[in-house]
Amino acid sequence: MSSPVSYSREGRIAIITVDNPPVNALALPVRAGLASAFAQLASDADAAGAVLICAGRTFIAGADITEFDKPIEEPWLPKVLAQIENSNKVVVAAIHGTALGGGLETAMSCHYRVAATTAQVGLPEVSLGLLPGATGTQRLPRLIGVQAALDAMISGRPLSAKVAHQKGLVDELVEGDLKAGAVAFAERFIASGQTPRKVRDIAVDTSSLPADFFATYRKNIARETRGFYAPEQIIQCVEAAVSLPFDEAVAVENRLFMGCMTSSHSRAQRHLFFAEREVAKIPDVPKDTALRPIKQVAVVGGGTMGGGIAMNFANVGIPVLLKEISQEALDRGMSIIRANYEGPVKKGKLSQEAMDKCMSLITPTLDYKDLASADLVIEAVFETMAIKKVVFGELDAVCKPGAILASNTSTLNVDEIAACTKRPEDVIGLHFFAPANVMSLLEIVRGGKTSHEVIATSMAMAKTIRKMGVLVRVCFGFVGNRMFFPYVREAQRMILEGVPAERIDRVAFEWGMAMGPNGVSDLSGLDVLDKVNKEWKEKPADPAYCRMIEVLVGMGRYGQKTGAGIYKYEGRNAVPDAEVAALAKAEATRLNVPQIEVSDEEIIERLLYSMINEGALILDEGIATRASDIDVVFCHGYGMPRYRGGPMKYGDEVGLATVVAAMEKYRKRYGDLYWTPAPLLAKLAAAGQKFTP
Ligand code: 3H9
Repeated sequence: MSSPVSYSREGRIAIITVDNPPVNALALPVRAGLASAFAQLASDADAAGAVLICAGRTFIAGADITEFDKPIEEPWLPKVLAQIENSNKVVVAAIHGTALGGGLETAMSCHYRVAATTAQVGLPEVSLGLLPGATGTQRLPRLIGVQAALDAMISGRPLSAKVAHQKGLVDELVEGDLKAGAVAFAERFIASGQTPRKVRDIAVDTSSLPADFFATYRKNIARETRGFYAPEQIIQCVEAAVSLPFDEAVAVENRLFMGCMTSSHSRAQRHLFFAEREVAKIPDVPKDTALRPIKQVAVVGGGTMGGGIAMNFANVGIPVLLKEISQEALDRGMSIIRANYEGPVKKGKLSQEAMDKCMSLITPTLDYKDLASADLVIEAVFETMAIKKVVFGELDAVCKPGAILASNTSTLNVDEIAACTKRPEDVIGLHFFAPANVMSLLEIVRGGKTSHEVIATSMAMAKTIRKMGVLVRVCFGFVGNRMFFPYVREAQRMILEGVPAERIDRVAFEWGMAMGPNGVSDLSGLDVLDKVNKEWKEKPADPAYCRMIEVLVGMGRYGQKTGAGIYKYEGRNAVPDAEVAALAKAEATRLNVPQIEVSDEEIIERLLYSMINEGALILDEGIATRASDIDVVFCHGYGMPRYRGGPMKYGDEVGLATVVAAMEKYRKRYGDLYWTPAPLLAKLAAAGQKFTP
């Protein structure tokens, strides 16, 4: 098999080219190829220097992530990079596309770096639960300083070539032919008679670091990195860079990298990396399915949801019509949108000019006829089937042939909505998550008759508006809400059993959820949850089911919006309410629900395993395409931490047999209704298998 790394010469400059599509990842053959190419450079008497360049769309985009689940195979990257750096002939990296992770580490082991002006460089390992483990934590602080290096590695955000040049990470920007620019750089260097500079020999500049620099840094990032393992490991590597000689600090980096690589966090985050790419692949919809152009969008309903949806399109330059039934509602809708834009403008995150441009793209209207030119119409009215049917009847009458008619329903039957039009093949569910202009998830609900074109266009549209589109099929609550219901159900049941609501939330928060189930219920609105329960035809025949929601709604306690729900609110601060605990006790007595001791472990098991079991049913029924799609839904739409990888991945990590054993324990206590393992879960557990192999 030919090597993905080739060696040639232009005059006295060796050209070492990596060609390993799609992103030139540093898989074993690339590492071996680099080792042998640099050995050839050393022995090539006619070569005075070298350019390391890549074929295809990008410079090396990092280590091959698929290899981290397998035993390490030599030559391991740090060894290859030491070989490159130790070359006594000058080596120049020529960067285009994205030099990421091990790719940038490779470039930093070269003596100099030139880059195309469009290139980007970065160390995004943290997003995979890793640290830059091929000397990146040691070289970056030497090149751009401790603070800037930490910022780059903790955020994982890439730098543009221009910024990298300003910071000294890139030595020269090349406007035209990159290879020619790199060769010219190498020639000039050789002509200067200097000795190649090794990054390892540059001293880390600590002159401007205050004594408490690392302690302050830790404090400053504590909130955004809560629960994640890798950020602290990265800081420790940089502390080593500051205090130890290069080789000793590299040994620290190597040890901490191994700790990250074998952590459940990194497994979960790597799982999501691939899940987020897999989710775009729809088995029965061919890749080359024709897409319909989306140049004009309309949103019906200018409430908080409709307004948020409209903003997504305006943000990417697509004009949107916002339809309401009265001038008053329309004015209110437009003013909410304006306020949503003004927030970031005040904070300096958005320019006034950009805001004005977005606002100018949103046109209010009261007339359905104006929607005739829209390519995509998204209905975002009240969550009641009768109202939705009226709206779709109107849309069917006015919209042009080929327009996509979408509903933002969060639970209702898309097929039933489609059936009231003469074009069910053009109807689809587009379930945005609140706040719609912020949350990255978009559940795309295909009806029984939705055409491939409409599905493919909706998936592409999600990408255009920078959402994570997940295709699901019709069932009550689709994937996200259907799995969220058992989670709320268990939280509710525990409140009846005498577990304080705040304790349930604290345990869920410490497990990693952005917010516990009771806080979320109050935020979403108990009235909304109650209404959903009432509309649910197959609601469990259990008088205790979400009973406290019913009781509280009956008292006008709808949650945050009324200042009281499961909690009392002081501003937005949730305060535990003894009245709710007393009410729960009284209800429990009435319903014969015993008061029990529940451990923290049981809280997690009941919240998570009930969800995982529902996920298995969803897979059995073909509602979701794959388990990893479900994980994407929960990490993008429900505040599940990426280091858990989603509910199904969590089940895989715990072990499905363990999940089933716990379910059997609860089945004995509560009966079959909620705790009978789904056939798929039982089958996988018995076979010692996982949802995602
Ligand atoms: C690292 O480097 C550790 C070191 O510090 C230490 C080592 C000792 N490996 O995203 P796309 C696949 S950790 C394997 O759709 P784009 C991807 O799955 C690594 N596969 O393209 C997809 O496959 P498929 C640090 C990879 O143009 C295909 O390539 N580096 C890798 O939208 C196309 O990917 C990173 O974290 C990989 N490293 O974006 C960078 N990368 O077609 C990770 C991609 O079968 N990569 N694939 O679905 C990226 O951020 C983006 O892929 C990139 C291109 C921006 C490069």
